[in-house]
Amino acid sequence: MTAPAKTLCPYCGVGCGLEVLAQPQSAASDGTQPSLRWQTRGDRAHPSSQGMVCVKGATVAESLDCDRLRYPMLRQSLEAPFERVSWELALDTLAERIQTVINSQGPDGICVYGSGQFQTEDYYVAQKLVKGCLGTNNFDANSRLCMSSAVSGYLQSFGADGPPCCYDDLEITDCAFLIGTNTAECHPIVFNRLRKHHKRNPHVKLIVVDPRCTDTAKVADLHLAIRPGTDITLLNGIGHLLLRWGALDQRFIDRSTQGFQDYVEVLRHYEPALVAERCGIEEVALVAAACVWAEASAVLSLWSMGLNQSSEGTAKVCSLINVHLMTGQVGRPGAGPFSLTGQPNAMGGREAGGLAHILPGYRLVKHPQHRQQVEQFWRLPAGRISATRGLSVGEMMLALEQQQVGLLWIAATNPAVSLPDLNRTKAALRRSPFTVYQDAYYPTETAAFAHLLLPAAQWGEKTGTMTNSERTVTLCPAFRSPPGEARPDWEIFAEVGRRLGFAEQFAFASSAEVYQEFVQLTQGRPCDMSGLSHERLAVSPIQWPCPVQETPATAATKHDKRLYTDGIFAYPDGQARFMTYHEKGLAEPADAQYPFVLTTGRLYGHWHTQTRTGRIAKIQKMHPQPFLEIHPHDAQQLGLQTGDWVEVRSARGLVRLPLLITQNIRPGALFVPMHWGSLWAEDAECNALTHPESCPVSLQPELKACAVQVVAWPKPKVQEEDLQAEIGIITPAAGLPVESSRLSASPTF
Ligand SMILES: Nc1nc2c(c(=O)[nH]1)N[C@H]1C(S)=C(S)[C@@H](COP(=O)(O)OP(=O)(O)OC[C@H]3O[C@@H](n4cnc5c(=O)[nH]c(N)nc54)[C@H](O)[C@@H]3O)O[C@H]1N2
Ligand SMILES: Nc1nc2c(c(=O)[nH]1)N[C@H]1C(S)=C(S)[C@@H](COP(=O)(O)OP(=O)(O)OC[C@H]3O[C@@H](n4cnc5c(=O)[nH]c(N)nc54)[C@H](O)[C@@H]3O)O[C@H]1N2
Ligand code: SF4
Ligand SMILES: [Mo]
Repeated sequence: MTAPAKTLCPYCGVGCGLEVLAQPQSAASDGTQPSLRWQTRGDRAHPSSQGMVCVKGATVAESLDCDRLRYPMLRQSLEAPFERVSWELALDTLAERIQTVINSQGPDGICVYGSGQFQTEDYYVAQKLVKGCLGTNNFDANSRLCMSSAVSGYLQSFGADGPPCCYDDLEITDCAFLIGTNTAECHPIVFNRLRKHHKRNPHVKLIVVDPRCTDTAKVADLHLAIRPGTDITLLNGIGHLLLRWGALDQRFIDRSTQGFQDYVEVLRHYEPALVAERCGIEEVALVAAACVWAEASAVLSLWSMGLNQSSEGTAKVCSLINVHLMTGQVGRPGAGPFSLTGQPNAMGGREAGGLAHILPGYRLVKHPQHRQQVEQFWRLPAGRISATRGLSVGEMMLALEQQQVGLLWIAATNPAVSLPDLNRTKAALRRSPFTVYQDAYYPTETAAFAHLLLPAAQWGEKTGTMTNSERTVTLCPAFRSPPGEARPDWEIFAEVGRRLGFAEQFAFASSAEVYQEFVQLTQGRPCDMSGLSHERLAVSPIQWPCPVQETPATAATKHDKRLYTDGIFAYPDGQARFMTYHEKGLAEPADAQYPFVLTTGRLYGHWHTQTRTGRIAKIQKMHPQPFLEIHPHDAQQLGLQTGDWVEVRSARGLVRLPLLITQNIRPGALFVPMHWGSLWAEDAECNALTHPESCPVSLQPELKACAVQVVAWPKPKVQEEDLQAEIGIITPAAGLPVESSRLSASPTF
């Protein structure tokens, strides 16, 4: 056995260190692969995870050789079969198509949709190609569905993006305030660190705000099961009580913030009785939560999609940050607002400028100087980078409907499952004159909408970097060859760039060279990583900021693992802002016709659209099939029992699911996991129900709430095995979800 390769888990934004071991096998599985089996285990030397991993990290290697896309495939229309083509032909076809669209429609006819599962090098080369060389800002990523409200919240409150905290804070804090995050299932190793600290220290309080009693909420000292969408009211209600009690850090407010008087005006409206009533909680619970805030010397907030995925996502994030600002709970050990990043490299995407409104180095498209700096660095003519913000992914779908898109290029995401209002989304995807889909697996649901498939090398088959939620950058080296002719994403973007005449801009010989160039562009920026290189990261993961002046020796004595420790924020005047908002409420509240609010989210074992986890037997067994969570009271009113099948309908579509009757959800609210697209179950796509209404600032859609009705549905006697054989995929055995399967979904470490 050779020495283990050290890398990062390619799933969630906790960013656990993994060691990968090769185990020779006796026979090759399909004659084309080297006969090696890979096994992962936690890397004890990794600073973020200290040797721990969850079931996803522990099993990831099992999916490496299943159903991979190996060769470029082309077809003339969506009805025609795919035919294998050479890379030469595939890349020439793509470059010619791009040129034709630019000549006939201009560069804004091109839309590229990427992913927080890119490595930073992939992201960077894509930005250089799309925003620099082609001259359109139409590059968006699935982070739009995920972290964009956190990005805009940090930007509004602090003047720059970037989570200010670090994981050590999990073991220092007196109060962990978890709002809109099911940390136990979705960020298990962060939760594990926090939980150990909580267990060992009786004075440490854990508060969870979530309409569902999740595995996270079950171990909380206080669970506030608020009505979906009432976070701003709750947060302003806590602020109101803190103000009333004088539990403020007046010195911090005076020195480091602006806008406190406006905030005070807003808070006046949030009397406890009113807040409790609107949020659907007991007034004593609200007061208890505020008391913990008032008494704790360090409060650490963790949040995720329950805040971000909202039609007022930015307002929710700013309302949370306001409570930290009024109490001076930021820039200190154990304190601060800490967004838990969803994907493994959504952070790197932000650093590299991977959304339609940003540029590399935490720069903004709308900022003339930022555009100029990047153009000069890329040796492009002045004015090449468009001053217009690019289309968000939601806007790309609208542009497809209006036939304004000449070419759509999708990579490392599966929008035919993960975008809202899926029936309309699929219809829009069908209108694309030419869609390129660059993925590691085949089939996926989105492949059905593509003309050209490009096989991507994935985790372990390409070398690059990823940044986790605490700003720690880890090098992820290739430890095996890609299957067939699959290639790293950055290489594919660079090849297309060269074919379009930008030989000088894409003369990279390796991903280390790409990284070297990228980090220079961060110099002097809030996310300064100019001191990083693949060479340095090969020794150990490093947290940014890490300016070029910082040597390994100075880094070892660095104390500031946190941002804003000096109370100076990223606005030019150094002051943070109280950005004040009243709650507007859900974009689509329940009504007489659609009386339930449906929320959607994740289960411990599965990852998103199951491209990997659906192909891993242990995880399939853990979560055999989709279901609808409903409160016993609601089920009784409808005359339904656990295991009965129901049809859930919104104004846009329907799903058919078996019921899981549970006290873990509020009456009036329902929950469906997001993991089952059309390849994995019939009529179980939760996004058939969701709507695309988005936060006006972050453009992030409200995936956490839509109005639905529920009716009994007699399950027809379809032979499940026949269906499975037809789609050629191992799907879960028929069987009803029972409470025990939820219990077995609890993290084991
Ligand atoms: N196992 C697993 N882990 C994952 C992923 C995965 O697919 N599987 N994906 C990763 C990614 S990309 C992401 S973005 C994260 C997501 O991580 P989380 O955000 O923790 O996960 P979700 O299940 O989407 O939603 C979190 C919670 O928000 C609650 N919620 C719904 N509406 C509201 C509301 O109005 N207010 C409040 N306060 N809460 C609400 C839901 O009940 C749910 O429990 O997970 C990451 N980790
Ligand atoms: N209703 C509802 N919808 C949601 C959410 C929700 O909570 N509720 N959450 C939203 C959020 S937060 C997210 S992040 C999205 C996630 O949604 P998606 O991004 O659609 O989900 P994934 O299944 O992770 O898709 C990633 C794809 O990238 C491929 N891949 C993996 N590695 C590589 C690589 O290195 N290169 C290339 N080219 N391909 C690769 C995988 O095979 C897979 O097909 O879903 C969003 N949609
Ligand atoms: S917690 Fe996240 S990063 Fe860590 S092993 Fe699990 S999925 Fe991977
Ligand atoms: Mo996400």
